[in-house]
Amino acid sequence: MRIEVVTLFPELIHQAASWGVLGRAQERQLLSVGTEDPRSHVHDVHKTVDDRPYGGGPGMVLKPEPLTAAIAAAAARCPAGSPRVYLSAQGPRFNQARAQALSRMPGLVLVAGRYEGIDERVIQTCIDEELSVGDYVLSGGELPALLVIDAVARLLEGALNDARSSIEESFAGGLLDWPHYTRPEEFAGLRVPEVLVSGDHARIRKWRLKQALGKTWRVRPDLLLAAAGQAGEGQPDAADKAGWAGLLNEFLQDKQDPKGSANED
Ligand code: 4FN
Repeated sequence: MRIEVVTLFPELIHQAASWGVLGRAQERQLLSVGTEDPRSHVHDVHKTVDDRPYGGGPGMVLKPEPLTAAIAAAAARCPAGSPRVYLSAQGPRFNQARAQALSRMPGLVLVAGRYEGIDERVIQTCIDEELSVGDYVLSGGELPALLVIDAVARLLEGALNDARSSIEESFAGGLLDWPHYTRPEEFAGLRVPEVLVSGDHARIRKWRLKQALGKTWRVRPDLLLAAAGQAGEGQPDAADKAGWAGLLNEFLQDKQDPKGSANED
């Protein structure tokens, strides 16, 4: 997959994308991350990419001409049908479902803003969709772009060494992850839950689902409600969900009853 990022800080993108799963995906030629700097599309001596906002007020706005030229150059290196995405606080929230949809695209053009943002007419004429990574003030769209690249690249066939990651498996069901443990069996006075060393795979599976359900219920009830209402590929079916209510009850009982927490199956 070809991903092009339009950014005033191309080194930031290349650096961050050179490590770990992203770096390996590029070595394996499953992914290619390129950049286009709007500054290389201005020809005045000062290389001006920003200007004052119409209507007044503080801050600067990215000028439309160099930005549209950069988006066109980036799009020209991507296969036809690659969406042009503007990372923006005004977009719908990026999530795993969007990551999955984007990972099936032939390529992606990601546009990262700076200053107060970009000229609205660039969004109207050159952008197919806006996406936000969350509700906080940022100084640029580069970290959001990297976040999208990371989430999308892991979904590319062959990008992960293990065929499937437990995280994506668990999250495909709309749930948070269960707790993980590795050696030693006792650390800081805390023992690994007995069920995980029992070798009983059915019990382990049940325990993990119960923990994932309980954690999701406690900290992200919105995810649980969404999962309950959704159906489709990778989503839990009605029979799964019927079992969820019972497991969730068990989880809450385990936590209520201090003796019950010893009964971790
Ligand atoms: N941010 C808000 C409202 C209005 C503006 C901002 C903001 C970086 C270029 C955009 C922010 C958040 C999530 C890109 C924030 C994102 C950005 C994102 C982003 C500089 C203009 C700006 C949400 C707090 C109400 C600055 C909130 N996902 N403007 O941060 O690019 O992708």
